[in-house]
Amino acid sequence: MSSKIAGVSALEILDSRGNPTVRVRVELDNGISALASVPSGASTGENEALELRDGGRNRYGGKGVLQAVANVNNRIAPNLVGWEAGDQESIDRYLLDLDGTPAKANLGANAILGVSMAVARAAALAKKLPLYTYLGGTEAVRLPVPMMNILNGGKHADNSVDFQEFMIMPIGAPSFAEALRYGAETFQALKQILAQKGYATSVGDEGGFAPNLASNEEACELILAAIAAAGYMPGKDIALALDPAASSFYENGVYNLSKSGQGPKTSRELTGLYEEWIKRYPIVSLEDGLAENDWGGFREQTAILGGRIQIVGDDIFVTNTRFIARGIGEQTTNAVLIKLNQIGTVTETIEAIKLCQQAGWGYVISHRSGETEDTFLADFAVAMGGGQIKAGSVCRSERIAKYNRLLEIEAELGSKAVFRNPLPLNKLRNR
Ligand code: 2PG
Ligand code: MG
Repeated sequence: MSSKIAGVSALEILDSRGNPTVRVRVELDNGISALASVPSGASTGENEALELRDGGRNRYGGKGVLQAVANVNNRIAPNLVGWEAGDQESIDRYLLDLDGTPAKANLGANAILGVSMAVARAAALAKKLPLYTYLGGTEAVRLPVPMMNILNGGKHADNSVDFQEFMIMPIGAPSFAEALRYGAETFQALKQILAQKGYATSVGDEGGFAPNLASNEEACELILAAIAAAGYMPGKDIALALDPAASSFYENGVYNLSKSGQGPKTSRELTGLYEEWIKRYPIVSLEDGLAENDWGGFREQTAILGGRIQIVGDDIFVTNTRFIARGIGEQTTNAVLIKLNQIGTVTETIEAIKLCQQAGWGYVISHRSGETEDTFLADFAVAMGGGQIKAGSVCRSERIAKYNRLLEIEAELGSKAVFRNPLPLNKLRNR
């Protein structure tokens, strides 16, 4: 059956923060149509592909995306009519050429990614395949272990916590559904503990609690208490993962833990602090423990901690093969955070993942702090098979949508579904 693109159109919609973002519809000549919505970050890396916003003051404080929408409707759409939707790579390459800039500054990465994702979804529908099978083949049967961000700080919350994300990772769960249950129960237990202590139980951008705590350490202590209160064993059933998002508190050559009042630290001192934490708490993964330009610091951190935990680079690599290749060469980290909108096409994102696979590095498929109800990410994580997804807390529908889709995929795969700890060394033994 022919599945040629008959039309492409875009709409300005709102994301989970109430900011505009792009939704793209791709229609095929066989009547099939598919939608995709683009997420948006707050703690963005400086080398990310460009998110085109209208600027000015008249609409949405300058955050409108009508220009990106117009680029889809007027510049991309007429050129894609007649293309086979299954030619994802050619279409993505064509979009890169049409844009013609390294940062996708011409058309906007938000315009390009919306098209790229909607094309993939339409092609999967045309082939009558679930998106994860279309993108990953029949061997795509591995469900990711969720990293659930149940306590928010940094740029994602208006509180006293410097580190952006305190995540729980149910590495001991037997299935995705059980992992999600472990996470949800711990989240509810944490709510009770916070309330008992008189802390706020309102949530931050990714659905984690955002209390004003006395220190960054207290966040770990409270989460460990919640894990135990929910009936799980910290480190065995549920481990911790952190994303300090250190670029956001790096100023003039120092790391300034100013929200908590813990003061300035050098790169080496901050790695020393993480090392202490790793001894005290069952942390298995540390993302952006240092700032995006601190290549030397990362390398040192990986040399010191990389044998014990997963060291993940987010802002430093921005899902770009150029930076990931350098990181692999220099042993900068041992894992990469993967975000579709950091690079801007499905094809380039897959290329970034292939580099990680070749190097034996871990990779975590990630949402953004500004999300929509789109569930592309869930299918993408299963398709790419890396065994890890970061999709926020177990609260707020834009986060839950991804988890619910993963429940659906696990049920659909039935006995073929695989779920296992992606950090088997788990490396606790070296502590
Ligand atoms: C991160 C992300 C997602 P943002 O730093 O990893 O959690 O945040 O989308 O704001 O960059
Ligand atoms: Mg990050």
